[in-house]
Amino acid sequence: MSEIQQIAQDAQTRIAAAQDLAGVEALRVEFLGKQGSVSALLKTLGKMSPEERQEKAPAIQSLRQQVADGLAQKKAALEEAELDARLANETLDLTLPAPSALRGSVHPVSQVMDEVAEIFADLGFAVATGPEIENDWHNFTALNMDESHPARAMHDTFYFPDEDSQGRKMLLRTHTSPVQIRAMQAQGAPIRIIAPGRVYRSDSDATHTPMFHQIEGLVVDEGTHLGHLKWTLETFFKAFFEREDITLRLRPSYFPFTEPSVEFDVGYANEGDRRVVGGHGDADGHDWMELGGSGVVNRRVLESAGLDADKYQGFAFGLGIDRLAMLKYGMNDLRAFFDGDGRWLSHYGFSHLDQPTLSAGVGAQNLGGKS
Ligand code: FA5
Repeated sequence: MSEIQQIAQDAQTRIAAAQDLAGVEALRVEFLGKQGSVSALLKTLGKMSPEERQEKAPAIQSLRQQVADGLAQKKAALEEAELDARLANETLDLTLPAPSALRGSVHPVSQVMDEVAEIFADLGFAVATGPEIENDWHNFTALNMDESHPARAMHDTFYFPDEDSQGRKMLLRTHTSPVQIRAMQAQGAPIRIIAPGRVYRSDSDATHTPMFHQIEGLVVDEGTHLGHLKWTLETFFKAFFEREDITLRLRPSYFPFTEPSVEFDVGYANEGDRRVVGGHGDADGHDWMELGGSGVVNRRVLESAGLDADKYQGFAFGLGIDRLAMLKYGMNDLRAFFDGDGRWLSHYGFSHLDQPTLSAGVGAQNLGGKS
């Protein structure tokens, strides 16, 4: 038997016996690869005399074709068998009954974040994000709180033992305000963003948890002033609570990164064990919930982020999302938000089909409220 016939026969038997795609590939390399036996035969053609080549070439070429075809057929057959097996495995029994209750729910924090984003998107704000593991320059220094600033102590910061490559202390961000700096550095001005996310402070009681959520807002443009801030907050709260008679109380405050600074509260009435927003916060049976801080961006902050503070002014605010959720959807204890208790989630959670839209109303019904 000639060498060509021997290789042909060997290839045929072994291709037929291949069990899987990896086996076929190994055979391809063995016969047709650079160091393969068929390739070696093809290489001998170059050294032959023209007459000899004319005689031998057709047989060698046909061997190559035969092996290649055999491999392709086997590969197709194996792929088809694999698909059949997968399809047989993945069959869906459509006669199974639908589950009697909805499994899983959207956490109120996620729901409220979506609602807030929907309202601000309508006002022309884009969403920006920043890291939860921050350095102290973005979290403090660039926000006009240098190393010795007493406000740093008020933040009950969780620090990491290590510093970053530039020698900056690393920490869990204590607020979403560092995203202001990152967004201004990246986009310059004018800018109009919100930045939702997790923040961390060593703090815990019924209205404070060590991890909570804030949403930052920042507008920088020429001629921006405190009036724009007040209008924005009022417009937001009316849309969020879906009523016109909300009462917003602005109190003078202090934040190193805004000047002047304003804290804002929303008035609510206690009806049974539920808080109902609206009406006047100073009347009997009425109270105020502090929802956030805000103010006109301090020019030193604009300068830290590389903006021309003579040309641009801005306002910023930081809202506590968890407290917004408590006030709108009637929870009393913030700590229960993060216990992961299935009963709480099925009562206060939302259907994933309840997407907030301005046209249909940004509010939704708790799953517990539906049953
Ligand atoms: C700040 O964090 C400022 N960065 C807000 C700000 C942004 C001011 C932009 C000016 C300009 P403050 O520490 O007050 O401020 O927190 C803001 C809101 O977060 C509070 O009003 C409250 O609603 C919420 N909050 C604060 N601490 C907690 C906590 N431990 N648990 C839950 N919510 C909290």
